Amino acid sequence: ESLAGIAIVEVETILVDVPTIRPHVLAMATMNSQAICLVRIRCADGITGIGEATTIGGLAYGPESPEGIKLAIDSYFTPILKDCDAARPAQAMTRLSRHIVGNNFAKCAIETALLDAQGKRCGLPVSELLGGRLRDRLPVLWTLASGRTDTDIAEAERMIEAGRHDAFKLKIGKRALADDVAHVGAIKKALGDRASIRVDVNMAWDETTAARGIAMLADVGCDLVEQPIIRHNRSGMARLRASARIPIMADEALQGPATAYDFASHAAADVFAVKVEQSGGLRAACEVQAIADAAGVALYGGTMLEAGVGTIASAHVFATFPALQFGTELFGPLLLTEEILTEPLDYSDFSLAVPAGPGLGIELDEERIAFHRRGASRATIS
Ligand code: MUC
Ligand code: MG
Repeated sequence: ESLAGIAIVEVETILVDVPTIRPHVLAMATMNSQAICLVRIRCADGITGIGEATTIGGLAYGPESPEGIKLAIDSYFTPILKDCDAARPAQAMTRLSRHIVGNNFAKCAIETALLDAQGKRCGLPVSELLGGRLRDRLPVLWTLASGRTDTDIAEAERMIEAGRHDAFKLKIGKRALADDVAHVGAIKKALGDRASIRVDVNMAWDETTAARGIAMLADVGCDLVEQPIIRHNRSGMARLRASARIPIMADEALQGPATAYDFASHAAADVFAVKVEQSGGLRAACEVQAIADAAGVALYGGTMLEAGVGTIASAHVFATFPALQFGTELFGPLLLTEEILTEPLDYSDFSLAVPAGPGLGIELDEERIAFHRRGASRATIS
């Protein structure tokens, strides 16, 4: 029986808002809830695939927002998908890329749903469709971003005690440099060798501040600095990396294989944070990994603080990576008050289990989706 000629009969997009367990303070936004664009692709063989796109702080992090992603899919992706073969996800993605520039997050949500459906159709997990998994569990760090040093230390102690996380990322760049370094130093001092401490500046520094800041952070025992300066300053990143005593990681700068190649060929980062959404999809993220490995750049599995669907899509991708030197940050579902999945994800032993079932291997909880689903909007202008 040939695996082709299966029509896509419906593409549904819905917006869901799930509160965070505490305010999440980043340089560019403070999050009290996460807005999620869920996608359901219904196929003529009765199979439905699910996908997800999220952003951080609406449009505060990058050029796409959950509302914009929904609009782009409804208006521009769906008409193209109506003529695509559900059983040929790569062909559908190639066709979308021919007609749609950018919109990496929306493309990722669609590819996730297509691969979930294809996996269910073939009885294989998405990681196997991507070439095969090399691991069943992924190390997961936690981000301390309450905005208070003592609260962060108490939170880290609880996480270590519970066996949930032993590596922490601190969000800095919002306060004066000396205050940020004091905050990082105090947390490292309290946790000592029991934890790895890294920071994410989210582009908040200029290059001179970054040069000073990175040296000060190395002195207080910080293990890594993520995206210290603006995304497009590749030569600045290369200069910082060349003089730093600790690894420098690129995040916002990486917008898929072409930027990954550019950064790798200019030695502009020691480590790549691979994000499936920023990369433009699951296969594109695997291409970023291949470029990093070929160039000798270390890898880290990044997150856009996706809920369960996007997090598990990322987990299937990262499970195929031969090396994952800095682990992952796939803790998105743990930052939300609920997972909106029928079965809880397995976070234990400082790691997340990659589901073993067909497709993504997870199911949405329809009742919780209905509860958190955004209503129709109406703006009165007077
Ligand atoms: C980012 O820039 O890495 C990942 C973890 C977190 O707390 O925020 C994100 C985004
Ligand atoms: Mg980052």
